[in-house]
Amino acid sequence: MQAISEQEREAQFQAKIDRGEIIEAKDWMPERYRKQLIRMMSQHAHSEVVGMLPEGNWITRAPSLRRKAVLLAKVQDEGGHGLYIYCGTETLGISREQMLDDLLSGKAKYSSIFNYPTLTWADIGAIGWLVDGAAIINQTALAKCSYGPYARAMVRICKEENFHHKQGYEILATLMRGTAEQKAMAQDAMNRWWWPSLMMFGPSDANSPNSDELMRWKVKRYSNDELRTRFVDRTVPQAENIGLKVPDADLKYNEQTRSYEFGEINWEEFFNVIKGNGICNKERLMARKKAHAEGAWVREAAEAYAKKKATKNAAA
Ligand code: BYC
Repeated sequence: MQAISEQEREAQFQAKIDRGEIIEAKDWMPERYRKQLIRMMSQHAHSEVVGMLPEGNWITRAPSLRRKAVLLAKVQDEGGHGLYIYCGTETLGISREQMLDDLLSGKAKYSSIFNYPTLTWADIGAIGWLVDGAAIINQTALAKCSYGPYARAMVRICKEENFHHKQGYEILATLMRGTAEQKAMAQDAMNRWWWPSLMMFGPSDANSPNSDELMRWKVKRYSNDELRTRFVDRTVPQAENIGLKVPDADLKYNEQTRSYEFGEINWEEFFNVIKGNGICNKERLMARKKAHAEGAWVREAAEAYAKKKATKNAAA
């Protein structure tokens, strides 16, 4: 039988994607598809883990035992999400160690949103409602992506993110029923988190170098701008419902498109943050490096245990 060329293989792969078939870890895939998925999935996993830091900052200061228990569970969920996605990424042939090295050396990115500080308790509400809300919009689309292990991880993660979203909204709704100071605190959090949440969806379509390829491979099912608009459409009525003002003087509803038009995003700020110059970039990486160094003994103990077990099994 005649061997098929690389080009024919790629055409067959594309045809498979076009038919809506799912790619599994053992299936042939173009090297570039593998690389793009590793980039995107590892960035996603890192975001979940780094995302534990701004919220973790408030566990000891949560205003009640109930709020503390809920926040603890949420932060723990985010760690779990990181683990599912790291496992999913490992199916593409990269080791966990390599991914972590890339995060700690600054080579791999994580979501821009986690480079902003959590200054008040209302920020915890804003993260749950806005940040998890944005993540749900993005991840519901990724749950239909062409790579099976990623899509399946997203299904479970989205279920958990829905709880996170509701708890964040409930925090803000409670503050908005409170004193003038509590209302002001909620509005201040809204003012600081709104625009960075819109930036989570990535650069505008015209400036998104990876989108065309990822959409052709059905890794991304919608463009950055499409998902961003979907988020605005869903979130503005929720803000109005509890009396929060969206900090955008240009926001207006277009009756014809049945969608919101919104003001210009500060792209300079976005690119500055992803280059490593945001308010908390250095602090976040330092915290991850410290946690990694302090966890060395756990990794060593786990490895020693696994080796001992393997030797015992081999001898049996
Ligand atoms: N932040 O060509 P583009 C969570 C980079 S965590 C940083 O549009 P792509 C949660 C991009 O990587 C949820 N960098 O890229 C956890 C690229 O640079 P490189 C996190 C960004 O991949 C704890 C360059 O800009 N979710 O929910 O087509 C507590 C050009 O962009 C960002 C995910 O990670 C950004 N925001 O599209 C609470 C979702 N945006 O890599 C909540 C998975 C862009 O070429 N990822 N860049 O050097 C995605 O869906 C896509 O990768 C993106 C970007 C939409 C983010």
